[in-house]
Amino acid sequence: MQFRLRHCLALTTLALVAATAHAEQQITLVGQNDLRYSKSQLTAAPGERIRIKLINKSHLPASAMSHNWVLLKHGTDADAFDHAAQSASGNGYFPKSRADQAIAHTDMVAGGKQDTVTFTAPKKPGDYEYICTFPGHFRAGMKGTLHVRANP
Ligand SMILES: [Cu+2]
Repeated sequence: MQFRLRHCLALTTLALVAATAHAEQQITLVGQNDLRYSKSQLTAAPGERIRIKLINKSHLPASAMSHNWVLLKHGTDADAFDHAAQSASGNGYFPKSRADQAIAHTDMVAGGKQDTVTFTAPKKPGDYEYICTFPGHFRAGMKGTLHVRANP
């Protein structure tokens, strides 16, 4: 009897883990030499788990064509954030002093490499901007919007 109960609990746990994994939205973004993300519009439900995989398919050297993905909190001045990032080359162009203005971010990714970040979408519906903070990329248009919608 004891064994059966434990077995049953184990199965229930497995089912819950499977359900949780399924609830995660997986998104792949590609960056190349055109200073654009492969997707500039993303949609999520409030509080949804999201897994972003950023792949850099450039063949240029890391110092010439790296990319990251930084999702900014609502109301963040993207220009000011990007400006601060330019002084953070030692930290992959991610400004530690403004870390509280980012919801999530990947590492800076060199050509042929990738990085993944998992996070929870904001509970508050709205439009959240994401940018690449490698020098010059955001200003050239390497950005997009995550639309958080209650009924996507
Ligand atoms: Cu970039």
